Amino acid sequence: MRPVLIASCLLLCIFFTATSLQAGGPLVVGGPKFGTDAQPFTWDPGKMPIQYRLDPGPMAVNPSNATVIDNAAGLQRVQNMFAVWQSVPTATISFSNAGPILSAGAYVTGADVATVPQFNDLVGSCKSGTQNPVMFDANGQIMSGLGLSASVIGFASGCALDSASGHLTGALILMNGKFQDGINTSPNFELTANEFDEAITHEIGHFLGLGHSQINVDLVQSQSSSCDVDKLAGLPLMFPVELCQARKDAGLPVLSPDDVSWISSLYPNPTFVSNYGTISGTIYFPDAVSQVQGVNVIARAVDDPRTPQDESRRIALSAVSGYLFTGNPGQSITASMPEPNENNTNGDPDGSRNPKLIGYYQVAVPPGTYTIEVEAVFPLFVGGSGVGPLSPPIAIPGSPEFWNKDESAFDFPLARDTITVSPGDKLTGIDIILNNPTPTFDQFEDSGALFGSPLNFMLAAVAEACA
Ligand SMILES: [Ca+2]
Ligand SMILES: [Ca+2]
Ligand SMILES: [Ca+2]
Ligand SMILES: [Ca+2]
Ligand SMILES: [Zn+2]
Repeated sequence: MRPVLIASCLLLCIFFTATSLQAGGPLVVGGPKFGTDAQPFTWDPGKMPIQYRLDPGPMAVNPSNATVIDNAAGLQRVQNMFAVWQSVPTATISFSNAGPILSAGAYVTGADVATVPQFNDLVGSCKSGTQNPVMFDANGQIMSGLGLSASVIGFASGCALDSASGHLTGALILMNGKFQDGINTSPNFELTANEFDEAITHEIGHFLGLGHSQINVDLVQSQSSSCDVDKLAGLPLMFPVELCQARKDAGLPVLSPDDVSWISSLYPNPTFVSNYGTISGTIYFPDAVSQVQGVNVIARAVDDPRTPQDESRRIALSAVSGYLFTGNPGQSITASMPEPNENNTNGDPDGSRNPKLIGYYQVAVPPGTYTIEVEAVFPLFVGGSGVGPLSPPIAIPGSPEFWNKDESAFDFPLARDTITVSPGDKLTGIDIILNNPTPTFDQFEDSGALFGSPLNFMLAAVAEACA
């Protein structure tokens, strides 16, 4: 039996106080007084390697407290998980094991991290920037003590950031060894080693400042543990929930093209620009003026008919519109309440207030030929499983559609043109105007709402012809 949920980012909401989460690319984006406006928070590339410290206890024990995965094997696996991100050739990231976790409060160095008080004191030392603890909750007692669901495989949490420089400065990881204890009787779930390691590698993506991505979302409905390999290849490791067989077991690299692109965008090394081009644009409401924040934009490679693989499912890269803009701009009308918690005049500190970015997206893609499409973020992706700046996500104000050269609010959703990208290209203005029976962004707006769309006239004409 395998659970679906990775409740990965939930503690970020606690530790990065007054900071909501951005995702669909970066996890935290700078605002006017927070880091650098419209720039994702990352670890300082000038201060690599990122030093982590490891729990000296076992990775997994069974209910009779017998060790199932010892510390040495756990250390090896953790190093391999960090190496997945470190080995992205177009990114500058490195990690080093600085040794065992240092003492903090109830926790004494050398001991197995196994209790909530120890965990809480280590969170404190992470928040103060002393260390980045990587902890094995060998029997799941810390997870359950924190009140987390038995379906949480592990989580990463940011603990500290430098709001002047825009850098992440502290993070931690906790892994639930109960998924590796050899017992598979609900509510004690079990994963294969590859599935477990991929879930924790996802958490390391958050540790590095990555949010969630949505591609091949139809796999959510299939609920299969043996997914179509083309779709699995394009499914981001940073998808909000863990689905399908382990990527490794399907012969796939642990990172999808979307993961590799985003980590390289956040931590580019000099080879990034010669291996990628960018596609950018703005998503508009049917009025073609107002920008739409919070819809998912996907660039898909055009299938190569000479190969048996479906490249359109495999090579796909995404961004959420308005991902650099705040999800909560605040407002001054009803915000100044007597209750301090109700005062939301200025909104969240994170995310830009540049109005040009409300509906803006940008994706970095390997050289090739692509279509661009827009869709809603899956409605159940909220909170710690959120994708993009809005939680809950909005329904798409229109229908899902492809970009075509003559974008309008009245084009056919499946009409599409292709875009060919060479290394270093920066293709801009790939804008999509959503289609909607009501041509303005708000049904209560007056201008234009009385005019039917050409499509409606056409349908009316067809209906008359058939009558
Ligand atoms: Ca432990
Ligand atoms: Ca188990
Ligand atoms: Ca093909
Ligand atoms: Ca359109
Ligand atoms: Zn996650």
